[in-house]
Amino acid sequence: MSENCLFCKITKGEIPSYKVYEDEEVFAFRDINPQAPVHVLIIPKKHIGGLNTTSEEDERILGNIQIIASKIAKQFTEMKDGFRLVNNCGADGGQTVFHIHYHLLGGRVFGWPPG
Ligand code: IU
Repeated sequence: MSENCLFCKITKGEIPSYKVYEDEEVFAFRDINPQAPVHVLIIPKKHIGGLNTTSEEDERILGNIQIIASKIAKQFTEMKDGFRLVNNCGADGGQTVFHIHYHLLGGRVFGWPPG
């Protein structure tokens, strides 16, 4: 838990969210400003600032998030034909909240390359 971290507070229920998944280590909730018909943020409960500040001890939990993303996607018919899983890292990557999170987006066709 990092004192003033918004996402740490969300995992603890101190700030309300629309939860879609929770286990001992991972929490997922609807993004407040959705960029697709389904937009879920998947985060570890452990405070990790970003993908550029991870260590080897985070290997299992970060790998597990991909499996959880796949399970969550199966809950939404909007994602039956596919989805996108995104991590924005650092200022150039477009990261604005510095508790690592993965965007699970679905329900529309996405373009490439990203903007
Ligand atoms: P980013 O990858 O760091 O840019 O994504 C941060 C996301 O967190 C962004 O999509 C916001 O809409 C989202 N978010 C949220 O869901 N709830 C909040 O209270 C805040 C940001 I602040």
